[in-house]
Amino acid sequence: MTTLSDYLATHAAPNLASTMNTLATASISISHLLSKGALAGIHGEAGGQNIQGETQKKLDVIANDLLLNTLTHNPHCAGVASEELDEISLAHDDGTLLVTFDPLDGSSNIDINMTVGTIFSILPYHNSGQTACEQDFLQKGSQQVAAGYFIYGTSTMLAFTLGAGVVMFSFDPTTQTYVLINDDVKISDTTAEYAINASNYRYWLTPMKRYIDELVAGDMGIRNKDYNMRWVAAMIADVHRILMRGGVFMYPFDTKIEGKAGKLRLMYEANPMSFIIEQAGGASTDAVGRIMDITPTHIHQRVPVVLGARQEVEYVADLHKEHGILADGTAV
Ligand code: AFP
Repeated sequence: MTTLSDYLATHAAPNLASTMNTLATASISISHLLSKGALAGIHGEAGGQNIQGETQKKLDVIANDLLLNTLTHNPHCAGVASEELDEISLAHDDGTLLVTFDPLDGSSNIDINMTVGTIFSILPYHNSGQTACEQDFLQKGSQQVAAGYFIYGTSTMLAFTLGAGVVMFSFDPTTQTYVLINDDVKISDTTAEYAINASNYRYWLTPMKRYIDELVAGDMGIRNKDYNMRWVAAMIADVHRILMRGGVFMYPFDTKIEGKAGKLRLMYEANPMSFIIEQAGGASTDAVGRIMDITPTHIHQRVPVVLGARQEVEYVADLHKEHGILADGTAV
């Protein structure tokens, strides 16, 4: 039986191992609160909005504070950026790592007792000895040294990559430790399952409509094969399903809200999930280029996302190319 601490001691540098263990400690507190549910007084709204203009749930705020407090006490952490905070939070000038996180992904699921999770990304800090600033966080996803998620479902699990494949751990409530259950998670290049919020169909670009039309047509269309659709409204759960049994996940460019290039956040959701999916053998794109090659312009940037089974992801990108679509949704 390999525990998370054992694994990190042999697979990660001490600063990274320490930061990952700190994240795990915070996740265990969040998992405990979630398992108590309404009895812990965590349901309902917090009474505020985050920088994205989204109504914050009580647990969004609680999870954010737990992660922030534990991470800012870790001497290796130079700074933290959270989906729930307008600005970065400073930690230790001598730290060597920066952490970004979505403390509670899928927050609309909290009050209905469905799956939620915590997504994290760890970046190198290149100016150790100086006080970190937002610019230090604006690194491409390809610079991540680690990324992962804690999923609070029927059981609590952890999946992450340190850049050499994907590993998965399951939380053992008896010993209060994460235990390794899969040391080489891989996903298939092909699939018969997709995840998308199809109620946005009318706001999509032509190539995305064409792609979904093909899948919906199933064995009566050019694909000659039936597809199944699943949507949990928590990226973490949809990506976890893809890691477990394959699939393709999409939150594409849409024209629903002017000026918003898709719904998902590059640094808190898209980059960490792209790193995991690529390391498991899949692919990830904004439908035009590789997500992890995007240089962020600000920490709360949004991006269209298509990730999972390599063949499907490449096919979607090819359709966009055929239609001459650019990353900002305009035509060539
Ligand atoms: P919240 O964590 O703010 O609820 O958002 C979750 C999410 O960003 C992502 O995890 C889901 O895939 C997506 O939103 C769900 O969006 P819809 O509301 O369109 O279903």
